[in-house]
Amino acid sequence: MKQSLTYKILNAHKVDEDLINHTMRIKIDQTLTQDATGTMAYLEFIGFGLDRVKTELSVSYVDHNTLQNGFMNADDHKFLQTVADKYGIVFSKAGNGICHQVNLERFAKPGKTILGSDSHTPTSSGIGALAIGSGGLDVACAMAGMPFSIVCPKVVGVKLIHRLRNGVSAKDIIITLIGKLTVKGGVNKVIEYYGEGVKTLSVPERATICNMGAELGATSSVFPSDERTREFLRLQGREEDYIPLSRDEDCVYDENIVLDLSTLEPVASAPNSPDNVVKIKDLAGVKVDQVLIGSCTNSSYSDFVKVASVLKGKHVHPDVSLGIAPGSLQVLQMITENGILAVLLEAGARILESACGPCIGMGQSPATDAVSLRTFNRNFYGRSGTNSAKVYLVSPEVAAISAVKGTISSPMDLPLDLFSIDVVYPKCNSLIYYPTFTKEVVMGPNIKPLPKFEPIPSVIEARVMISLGDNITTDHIMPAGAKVLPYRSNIEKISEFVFSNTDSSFTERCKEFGKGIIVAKNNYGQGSSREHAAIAPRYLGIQAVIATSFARIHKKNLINFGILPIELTIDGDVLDDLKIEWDKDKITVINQTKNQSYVCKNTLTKEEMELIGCGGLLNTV
Ligand code: MIC
Ligand code: SF4
Repeated sequence: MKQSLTYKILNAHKVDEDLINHTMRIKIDQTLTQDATGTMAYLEFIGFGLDRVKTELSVSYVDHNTLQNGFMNADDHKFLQTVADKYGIVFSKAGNGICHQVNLERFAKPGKTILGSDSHTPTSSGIGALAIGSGGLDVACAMAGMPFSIVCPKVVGVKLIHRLRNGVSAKDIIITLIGKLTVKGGVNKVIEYYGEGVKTLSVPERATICNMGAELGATSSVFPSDERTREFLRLQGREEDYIPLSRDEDCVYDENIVLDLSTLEPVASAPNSPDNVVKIKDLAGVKVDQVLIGSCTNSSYSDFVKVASVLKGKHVHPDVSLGIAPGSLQVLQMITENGILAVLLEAGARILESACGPCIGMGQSPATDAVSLRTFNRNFYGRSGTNSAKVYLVSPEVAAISAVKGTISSPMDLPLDLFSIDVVYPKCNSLIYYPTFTKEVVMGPNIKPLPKFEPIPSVIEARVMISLGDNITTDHIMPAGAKVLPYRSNIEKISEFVFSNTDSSFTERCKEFGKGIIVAKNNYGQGSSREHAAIAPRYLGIQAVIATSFARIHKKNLINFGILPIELTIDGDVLDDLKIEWDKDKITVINQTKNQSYVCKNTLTKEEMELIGCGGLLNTV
């Protein structure tokens, strides 16, 4: 049978398949973690009692919590470095760049499976790998050599034809697609790109597209490995990692989309959701206060070539603050060596560290009511650190020309490739550490052991602690930003911030009642992979979440930490008394306050039921 590229890679890694529940377990070749999710993942891994990781390659990055305001983040970095050394993990120190950018440059290989404790791990799929984001505990298990279980994904074939016009970029391809499919359109699907338009896109451009596949809720995205891939690997000095990979001609996809690249135009994701897509020409004239260029979506060398082409000989508008964060040390070295950095600085740019920085609310919060144009991938409410700010997600070209004009502007008439891309790609190892197996793990006072959870009862009687609508993000549940992120290794402390931007009395209510239930609508838990959005509510006594539907990673995180996810639409207000009776076949929810009852099929697999029955995956392992 003709196979999609997705299933070629999946089948080559399949350990077993559950035909009844449509799930499969796959072998994971490589893992990645970052510091904001990594400390938990490594605490979990250490708990398994192994002496080293069992993967082909595991890399630990420090890129999120680099603002060292107090000892906590620096302690985490030290913990991560010593764990890496002891257990055989490659360590990428703060300053080396954003995990996904560095992973693409240095480590990802065509045909490999990569599991990362960050939702944008699929960035590495741009090289022809199958890279998947998940919670830290799943990554810990993969590092211990256990297979990773997924719902057998549906494959969406996206045929790319023709080529992009000047001023239209890879970012516009993916934002256009998100506009068509919405932020829940990709759940339990892999988005597979093919067609003659593929070869017009470089590996970093493909990576931009795969990166924002996360905003579709997709399990992953995938591009073939072709001559452009070989060229990228050659420039990176690792052509030996190249293997050609593509789908079988005429394979059948579950869904089909054709995108004529020559008809696309510059677009933006308007506040506050990536699927709120608007054409740049319809935003023309909107006054801009801040422009930020960077993040794992758009911080590669070619992105800065385009930005510098726009900014050369011009100056940033006096009312605009332009910040740039090169995605990696390599990109920073390249733009320094060939004069691009000088062009940017002369135009009035502020240079930021090669890290996630403002994308995760670590500095650069916009002014009250400000309009901020970012080349990033998420513009969820409050994520920038300023609740009233209006964040638009755009391409680097749109960002650059808008910074000059001071209003949202189109780059379609500009010359955009003034700098030769054929430069040397430095392979500087000054911030990469290979394990020496000589260090002992150092654990600062803010790093607290994981709390132990008892299994939830088979009849749950508790009150609704919060009642929510559609598309609640993990940024709503467990906000990030400079104030909260330092507590990622301290569940007791971080739990004080659960829903703090949405309902500041949530934690007090949970403490008062000791246990509770969350009620929501569609796509609950979209966005980040942070398992803290499950662990911290669990710590506060949440036993079940009842939602119309869930985002993939978050649903898995809930199960991993012993919270019952129930796929059901109910009418439940805060403090309504609920009674939930659940067994392997069905779940009955009785709203005792409103005198209503609901019954649904239990859609959890046998394996998931066992996990919940044990109080979570950690107890099971
Ligand atoms: C994000 O973009 O939201 C993050 C921060 O990278 C998260 C991980 C985290 O919360 O630590 C993600 O995407 O998974
Ligand atoms: Fe970092 Fe932002 Fe990418 Fe998340 S989305 S990994 S915070 S740059």
